[in-house]
Amino acid sequence: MAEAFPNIPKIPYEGPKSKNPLAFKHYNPDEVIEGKPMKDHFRFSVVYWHTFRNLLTDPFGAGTAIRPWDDGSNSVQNAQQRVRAAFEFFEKLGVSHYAFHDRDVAPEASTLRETNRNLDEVVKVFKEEQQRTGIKLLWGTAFLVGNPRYVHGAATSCNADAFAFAAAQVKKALEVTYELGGDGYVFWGGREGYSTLLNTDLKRELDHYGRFLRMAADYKKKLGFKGQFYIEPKPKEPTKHQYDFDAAACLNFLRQYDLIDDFKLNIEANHSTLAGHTMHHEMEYAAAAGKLGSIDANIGDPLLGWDTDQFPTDIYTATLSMLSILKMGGFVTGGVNFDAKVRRESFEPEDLFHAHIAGMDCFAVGLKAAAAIRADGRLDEFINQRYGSWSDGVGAEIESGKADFESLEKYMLEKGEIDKNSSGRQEYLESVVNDLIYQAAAAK
Ligand code: XUL
Ligand code: CO
Repeated sequence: MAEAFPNIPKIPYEGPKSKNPLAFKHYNPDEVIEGKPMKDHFRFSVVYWHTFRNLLTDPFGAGTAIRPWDDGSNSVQNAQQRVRAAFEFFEKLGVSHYAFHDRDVAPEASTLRETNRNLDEVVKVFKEEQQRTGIKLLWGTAFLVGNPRYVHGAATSCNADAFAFAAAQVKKALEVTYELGGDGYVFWGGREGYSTLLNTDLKRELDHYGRFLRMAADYKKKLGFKGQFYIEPKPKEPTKHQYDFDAAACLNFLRQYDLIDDFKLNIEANHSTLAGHTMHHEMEYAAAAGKLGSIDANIGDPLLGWDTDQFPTDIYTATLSMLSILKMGGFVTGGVNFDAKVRRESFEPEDLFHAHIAGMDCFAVGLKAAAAIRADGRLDEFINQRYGSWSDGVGAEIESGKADFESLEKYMLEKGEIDKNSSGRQEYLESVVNDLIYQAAAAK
């Protein structure tokens, strides 16, 4: 096959002074930060669905994307050709990982049997390309959203047959992910939720979802697949209210259905803001439960209330995300996954490179800034001091479980009033973070 991106060379690192649009200014894969090369901190992943299947349609207009390697047909051969184009892109960009849904990579046929056969034919090419390049699958997943059979949901449908079909689909997607040596598998419940409670048995649907994930975890063991299972929280879109609303709702659900040991969370920046949180909040909330597994780095637009899936160019969010990742000791099976699409106006193949370069450079500055924040120590020191009252005296007694309401009443009756509160110094701390970001962005 002819090259898909003939005019684009392997993207080099040229440093912050470079004006070459097809070069990294900050992402220097082998540069060591906190004892580890940048590339291993990120385990960057490109998504198949947006980058190789999204023709940039919107609800008001046709797709605009120019994709010369794609003949526009729904054939298996075209799907296989796309895999070669995708791996050329991954290689030239220099990412270590990719992610896909079953239906992104191979055409759905009129029967499940035939659809599975199509998938197997395309997976053969994935296997070859993985072997040729050493590029790995970060996670696989099943698309339980687009087909009309899932109109009422998949695992939470009122139609038991939809549950059964989804089970068959996830079984196959797990097998394929296992075959390709995937590091993980994601469950994102796009239609696992409801549009109106007037027609919904919420408790029954939640029980069904719990049962579905239990079956998946059991089948994973049977298969011998050692990859990490993740739930990806999202509050809404396409469904008005999704059960996997945010990290807190997911953790509660996993505990309630006794699934907590089988899952971690894949936290997405755009989903976090849709839930009324920041990415930092969601990551810290998941990490506090030991459940921060992986991230989808795409961000939203503050003026638009939906999942715009934009490339992460917000250095502040990238810095705080990398701070959470460094704090938890780095990714194990997870990575920074670009679940992002270029704008409808950015329709040329080259835009796919610009978009990913922008995201990777942004995360590189974020990593440098996060490492600088940790080395600088002012933030940690401030937090330690702020909680100083818990290190001894009554604070230590409460934390160790020695105190109770009676002892605390006695303590306060004797003391009369609490020790003076001191300032939270938010603006000062924001200026410390900003200064370190400026320095990281300017550093060579
Ligand atoms: C949808 C979304 C999904 C998941 C994988 O908003 O983020 O693409 O990442 O199914
Ligand atoms: Co996502």
